[in-house]
Amino acid sequence: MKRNLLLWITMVVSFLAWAAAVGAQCPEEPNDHGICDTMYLEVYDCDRLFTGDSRQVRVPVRVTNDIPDTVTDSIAGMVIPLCFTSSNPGAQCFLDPMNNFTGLWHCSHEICIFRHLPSIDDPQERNWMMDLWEKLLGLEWDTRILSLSEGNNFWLALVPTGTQDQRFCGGSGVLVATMTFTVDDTMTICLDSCFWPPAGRLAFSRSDAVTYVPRSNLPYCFSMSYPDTGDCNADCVVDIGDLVYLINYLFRDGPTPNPLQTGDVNCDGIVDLGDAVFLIGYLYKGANAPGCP
Ligand SMILES: [Ca+2]
Ligand SMILES: [Ca+2]
Ligand SMILES: [Ca+2]
Repeated sequence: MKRNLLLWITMVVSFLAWAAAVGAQCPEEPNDHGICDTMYLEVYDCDRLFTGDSRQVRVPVRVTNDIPDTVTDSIAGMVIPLCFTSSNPGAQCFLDPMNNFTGLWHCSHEICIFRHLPSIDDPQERNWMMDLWEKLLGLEWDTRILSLSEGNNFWLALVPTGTQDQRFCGGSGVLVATMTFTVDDTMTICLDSCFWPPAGRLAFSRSDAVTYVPRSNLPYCFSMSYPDTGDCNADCVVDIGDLVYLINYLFRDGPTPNPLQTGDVNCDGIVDLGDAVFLIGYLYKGANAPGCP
């Protein structure tokens, strides 16, 4: 009898251990069931090219969430506190309220953090918050708190408090928000998670009110730099489009390469026909690639 009981207990304990291992695939966060939920930042390569006197660079905030249990594992709230540093403190780099509205009625413009985001890969990447708004069903997470008032700190809190608000059921790399920095020189910008008063931290909340810390790709750094020599139209590739752009500039009053030095393909200090010839040599005759030492 005793032996049977011992066997039974052993089997139950083994089963519980197996169930726990299956349910928790995110070892550092037991409250995050299934695979590790993730928040990550990502700047498109071409978006970080500095091509003007003053410009905006967009930093999409993405969330990956799985839902092994649709009741407990849908996300009922997100708190995203970030701070940033710049390698060029003498130059402007900030998140201005004018380009980071949370009001969804502004989101058809480039000034909203919840907007569809045109990119090279996808002419109009869908924003999850904006999609909810466009359904006109009130499913837009009524509580949206954005603070930009703490200098180099930024925090965003999202909670579905409206009667029709639905939970974030997730997907892979879903676009949730887009921070827009105003930058006026080349520099490296680094973002990291940080505390905000009184004691907030990067956290997601499950539908059963249990909070957990998602994985993230923080700290995340990117460089604002000039386009490569030869990339006259600043689209991140050197191809026939640049040759056309350069010829238009030289002979048809087309727009100036921005910055001008991207048009100095042969690196002799001036932008002229010699650069178009150099570009033709590279594109069609296997000659050297543009690139000044
Ligand atoms: Ca998960
Ligand atoms: Ca180009
Ligand atoms: Ca030249």
